[in-house]
Amino acid sequence: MSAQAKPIHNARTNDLFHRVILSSLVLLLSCSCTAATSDRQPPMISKIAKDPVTSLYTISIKADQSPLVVDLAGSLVWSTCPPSAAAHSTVQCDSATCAMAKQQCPPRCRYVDGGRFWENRQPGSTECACNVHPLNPVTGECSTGDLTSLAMSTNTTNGTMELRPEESFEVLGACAPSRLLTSLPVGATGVAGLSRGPLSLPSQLTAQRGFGNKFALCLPDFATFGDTPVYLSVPDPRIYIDYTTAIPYTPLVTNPANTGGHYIPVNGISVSWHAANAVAALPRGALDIDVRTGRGGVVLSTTTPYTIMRPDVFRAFAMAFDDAIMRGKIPMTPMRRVHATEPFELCYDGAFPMLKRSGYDMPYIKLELGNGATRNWTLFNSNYMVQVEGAMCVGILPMGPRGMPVAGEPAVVIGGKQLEDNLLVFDLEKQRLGFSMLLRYQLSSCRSGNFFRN
Ligand SMILES: *[C@@H]1O[C@H](CO)[C@@H](O)[C@H](O)[C@H]1NC(C)=O
Ligand SMILES: *[C@@H]1O[C@H](CO)[C@@H](O)[C@H](O)[C@H]1NC(C)=O
Ligand SMILES: CC(=O)N[C@H]1CO[C@H](CO)[C@@H](O)[C@@H]1O
Repeated sequence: MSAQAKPIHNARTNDLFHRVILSSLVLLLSCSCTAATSDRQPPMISKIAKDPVTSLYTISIKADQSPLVVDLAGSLVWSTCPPSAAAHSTVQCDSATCAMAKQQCPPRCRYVDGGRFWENRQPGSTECACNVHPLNPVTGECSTGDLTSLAMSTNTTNGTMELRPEESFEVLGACAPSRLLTSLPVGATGVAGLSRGPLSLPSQLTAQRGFGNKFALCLPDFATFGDTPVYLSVPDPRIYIDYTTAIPYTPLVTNPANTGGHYIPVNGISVSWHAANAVAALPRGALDIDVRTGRGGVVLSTTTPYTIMRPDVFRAFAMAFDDAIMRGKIPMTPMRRVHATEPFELCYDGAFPMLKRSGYDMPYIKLELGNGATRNWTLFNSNYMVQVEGAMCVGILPMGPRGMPVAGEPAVVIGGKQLEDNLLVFDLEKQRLGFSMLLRYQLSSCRSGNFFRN
């Protein structure tokens, strides 16, 4: 799937190359005639918060200041709005926009409104309003609602991550009944989808503002939209560096059955501690995407608090983790597996030595990346370990009967605990993801962003 033809320099490809350049020039010229896309508007920055009850992240980007849940795998923006069709704007059902929105229909979901949506419509009315299917990523429920225009507002930034005045804008989003808010944080009025789909929040902002197809998350504190540096402090808190240029990148992988998903090419998982290294004995091809069905693959989600693994993958990972603990522990020190505390499976008692700068001395979990990633993704201490009464538990769980936060049947969903305290740069122009790994370990943090000084 990833095998790309190497460029062959001969007259024919040169000729083709010229034609491609020419046609893209023509495209550029025709675009610049339609004023809106010609100027590059300043990038935007929004604050994120973590809800202590649900562990979900919310973003303050709506004009009315009510929070929306951040759903990295979500294809739409949706919010509760007045149910009467007269009280909100609608989109023509035969428009190209509507056709695009219809393609974002969740493949399977349980409808909460059972058709009640239609009660507000005049019987026999000829009105043609585009309706779509907003999805609650936590309960797996969806509803039917008009596509409408939602009023938003957020700060812009001038490239040094200083906050600039707020700007108001509108995005297309779905109206949802308040019943769809079940299990979301108190006060939240909907969901902001950040998928690679055309109607996600970043895709719409990119199209409106021409500021580059890029966004960044630094959970649980902020998000940026557009091509902007992200300055975070290095150990000396007076010195800031642009982390987007300092971090490793991995290509993003496209799942043909879930093109909106942010998948990364993980080939293997290993655990190391001191001199011990244990490779998870995964079944052959366990992490691959089946391009025919879309099953498998490793995908990112902000709506599962912990990484979840398909049971066969989890079993192999757990055995490797346990092996690394037993072989890697300092000789003669007590270290034993203890009864797990819900919802965890792998818990240990005993002395994990304290490290001077970043927490405990614990095994490193390495996600081995392929396809030309510049580094492997290593998880360490607070990016996976959770302290509970009397034990330390690994915040990585087998997939259970509860809903799947991402469409399809991925092999691994990397969740909030593993994404927090990391700068993640979604560079969709270059189809790649920048990942800083644990910022605390580098004596930096998402909170060190210089606009938090205000
Ligand atoms: C951005 O704004 C800050 C504060 O207003 C200013 O000090 C800085 O020079 C500006 N940077 C650029 C690149 O315009
Ligand atoms: C990732 O880890 C594997 C196995 O240890 C190694 O062969 C590979 O070179 C590493 N990749 C990078 C980019 O460091
Ligand atoms: C929505 C938002 O985050 N607005 C902020 C913009 O920046 C000013 C400070 O310059 C804050 O006070 C606002 O809260």
